[in-house]
Amino acid sequence: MKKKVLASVLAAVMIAGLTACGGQAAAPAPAPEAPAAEAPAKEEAEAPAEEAPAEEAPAAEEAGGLISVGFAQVGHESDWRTASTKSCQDVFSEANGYNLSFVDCDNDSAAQLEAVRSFIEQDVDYIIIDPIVSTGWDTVLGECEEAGIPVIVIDRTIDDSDKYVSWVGSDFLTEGKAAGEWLKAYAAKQGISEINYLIIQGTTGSSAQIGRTDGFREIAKAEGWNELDAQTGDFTEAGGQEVMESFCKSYAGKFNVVICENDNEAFGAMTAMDNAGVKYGPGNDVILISYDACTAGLKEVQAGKITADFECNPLAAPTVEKVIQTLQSGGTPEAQILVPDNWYALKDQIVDFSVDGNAQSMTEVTDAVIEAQY
Ligand code: GZL
Repeated sequence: MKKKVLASVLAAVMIAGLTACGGQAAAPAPAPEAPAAEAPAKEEAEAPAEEAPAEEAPAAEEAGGLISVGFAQVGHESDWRTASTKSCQDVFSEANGYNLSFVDCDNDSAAQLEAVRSFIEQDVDYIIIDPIVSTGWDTVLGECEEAGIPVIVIDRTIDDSDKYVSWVGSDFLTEGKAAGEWLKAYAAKQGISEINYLIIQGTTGSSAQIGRTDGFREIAKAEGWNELDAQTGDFTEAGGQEVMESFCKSYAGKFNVVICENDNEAFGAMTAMDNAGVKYGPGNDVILISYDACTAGLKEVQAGKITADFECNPLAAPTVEKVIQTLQSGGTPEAQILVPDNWYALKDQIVDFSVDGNAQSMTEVTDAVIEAQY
């Protein structure tokens, strides 16, 4: 019980902190510059800032040695998701002192709310949520607060409530802007004066879809590019193929850029373009841009299919564990913790560009880079 009281006090402190910075996860600073050329090691974000630990014994000693964690995961829709799930299951293992209750919510928001309520029933010590969509959260987060269970949000953001301790994830708006600014610089280098683009969006209403779409469109609008269409592929390969098949029929010969909001959609779009006889990749008619930069995605970059891939790092679990350990020792973790992202292309597709005035570096895709990827 002592831990729960301590946790509620901390949660209240964090709410004050979050409210002070405008509640929802405000746009974090632009993604840090990535080292050019060499294989970037997969880094964890900086350890959350800690205040002096309080006197209380860590809860683990009270709960028979294991800290119970409930994790409501989006689903199993992509390679990115598989890596995210594995990262959490590896970190929150019994060997590491945790009892993980994992629920794959299969992209179903109602199931995700139900999973969180089941964790409250189980009276877990902590709840981790990767929110399928960014709204509809305040009521259930209020129930977590009532129960004295701290909530940590990872990856996607919750935009209609601040009743959680920390958010650990990537800057989706910067990812979208980076794709747009890269295309601007690459088109100039290639002497491409007209951009007619199509977007295969992620799950509608997810902060990843909203950020990537808004970020890219900001550059597209400033450059006067022509958006022919945007439809959701729901972050799946089947969705990407279905949408691209429709695009190939509706816009045959009219488009020269396709943006897929994750690699699995890009794999599906590639199948559809192959079947329609559309040539894509460096030196071909269509520039194919993707997000996530999972291992399979980087292999398609190396194969000359995906022209540029904008990473979203799925390995948040080690940082989440630091947040939990900070809470366990009575400290106060940061409200927002960014995990680093890199931008990838083959050598000839690497160009200099900036995002919001911050110079960006790109990482050349090599065997070593692919080997080191998630
Ligand atoms: C982004 C994450 C997205 C990935 C997709 O942080 O939520 O969901 O980009 C995944 O691959 O399905």
